[in-house]
Amino acid sequence: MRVVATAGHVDHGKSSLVHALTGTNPDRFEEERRRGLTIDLGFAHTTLPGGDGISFIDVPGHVHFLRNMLAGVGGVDACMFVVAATEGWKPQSEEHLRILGLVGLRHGIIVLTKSDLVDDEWRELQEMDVRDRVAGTFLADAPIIAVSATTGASMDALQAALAGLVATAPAATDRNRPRLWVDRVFAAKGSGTVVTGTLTGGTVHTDDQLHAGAHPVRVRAIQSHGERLDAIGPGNRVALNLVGVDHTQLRRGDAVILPAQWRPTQRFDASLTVLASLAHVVSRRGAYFAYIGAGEFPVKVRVLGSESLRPGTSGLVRLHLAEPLPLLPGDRFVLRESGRDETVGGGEVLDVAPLRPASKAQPDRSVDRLIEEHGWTTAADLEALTGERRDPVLGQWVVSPAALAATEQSVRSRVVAAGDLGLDVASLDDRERAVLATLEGIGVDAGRARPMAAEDPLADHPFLAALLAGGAAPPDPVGVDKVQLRELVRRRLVVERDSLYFHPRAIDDVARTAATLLHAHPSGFTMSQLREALGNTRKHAVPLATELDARGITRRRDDVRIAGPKLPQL
Ligand SMILES: Nc1nc2c(ncn2[C@@H]2O[C@H](COP(=O)(O)OP(=O)(O)OP(=O)(O)O)[C@@H](O)[C@H]2O)c(=O)[nH]1
Ligand SMILES: [Mg+2]
Repeated sequence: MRVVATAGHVDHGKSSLVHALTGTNPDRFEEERRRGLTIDLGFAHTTLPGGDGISFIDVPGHVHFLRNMLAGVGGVDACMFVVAATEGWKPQSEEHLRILGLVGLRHGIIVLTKSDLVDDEWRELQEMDVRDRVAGTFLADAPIIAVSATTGASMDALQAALAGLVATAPAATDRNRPRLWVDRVFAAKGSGTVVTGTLTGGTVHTDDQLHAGAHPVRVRAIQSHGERLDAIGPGNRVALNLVGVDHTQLRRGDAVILPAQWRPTQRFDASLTVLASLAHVVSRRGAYFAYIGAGEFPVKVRVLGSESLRPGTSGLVRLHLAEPLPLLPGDRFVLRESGRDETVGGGEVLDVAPLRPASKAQPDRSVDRLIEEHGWTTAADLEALTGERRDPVLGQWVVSPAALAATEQSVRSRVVAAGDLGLDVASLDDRERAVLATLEGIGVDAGRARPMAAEDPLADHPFLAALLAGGAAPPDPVGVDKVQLRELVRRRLVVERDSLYFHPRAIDDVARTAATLLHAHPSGFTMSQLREALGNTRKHAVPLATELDARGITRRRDDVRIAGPKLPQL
């Protein structure tokens, strides 16, 4: 089923045409029928002679109700653009055409109505004028069908043109990600809250747990064109009977979504094309409304990269919303200034979670740019933010090469810094732990990560074995290459203290010796007691005690060493 919106100037015969095609008067309200004027959206559907189903959203043409028109054209595939042959092109013919272009419509047909009221010559004149007016727009090559809703003349040609439209306009895409912008809310007798809208992006099933606006809801029943269904796909007019929310809590413009798939945002970056007909620039001054989906939302506008945008130009903007909306790159919006009550332009959502400050932002729809800016995202977040699925690089993460390299480097240096004691893996966050598992030359044992000695070419250095054998009284580095010695110290394979060199494990042993001594002498041990326990001389005992102090294992108080915060447990 295709959804087609009408468009065109007030009183040009849009509703009459829908009525003639479907048998349903789309003007629902008594006031509309009394005044012969569409105020709010109307809905009707029919099956074309060839068998194609078609739904119409009939919009008002009067400029006072433009916001309702905007609500109607948010989710449609195509339009039936109506111009009365009697009056020809009028201001809202122009404005509606611009708006349809801004919301990204690509398909439509043009209907010249009321042709029973004009002669052939006049009709041909109007046809030529309309053809001129749509030149350079998405309707440039659209068929123009002259009809009369009153006499029924050429209605068969119109049906054929609509069948052609259904055949050429691409079917609504199914991204497995349903979203329904609510265009009507009401309480149905006995069944509670009902919302209607044009479903896009995916399928909704009964019993789905969804969000309507900010409210968790369950789908009790689905209807499309009066028919009850268990599920319905994108591109259809849909009525959902919802449990969990009162109809007074919802309004036009709310979205119905699967919450896990979206990251509602109050701030997004977008392109903006300013209408050439605008008489002034667009800047942050002014009160704006953005029309997105079926809704009207107050926004603050910040032009990116300059102060303002001139009429007829395109640029980048950051929009701030008063409430979060589930948006996706590629969503279209129309911008109007509320003070002057004029359509300013429109554009496309580019980034729903901009990270960079407005002064530095350069948004586009590139997923790679987003990965670059975020550094780390989960595949699920990335899909929610862009609609695109990327394979995770690591665990659940999608990571930019730069962010990955930076984390690799920082984890590696933390492990190396922790030395023989090892780095407590619990001190790493999820991302760092995922990176740790991929690092070559680092092993994890009993929850601690250490450089794997065998992987280090210097780990076999003979001086290390000599230091280890020497324990608390190691040999001096006689004959050891100076550069290599410095490298051994830099890699923490050797501990340097007061120009003496120790094996890291010797320091650990001395720490345990200190703990034993303090167990026996809780008020502190002297240097000679330490020397005695270690079986070495002042030459080594003094720098070892200094090293223990530096590590917080002991503390010096007058002539004795007392326990420090890092003293090992016995
Ligand atoms: N003679 C003639 N009158 C028509 C035709 N189509 C519509 N009308 C008349 O034109 C008037 C306006 O028609 P509508 O269908 O209400 O126009 P509309 O475009 O829906 O108007 P809005 O929704 O208010 O913008 C009505 O009085 C219709 O009877 C037609 O083909 N021939
Ligand atoms: Mg109407």
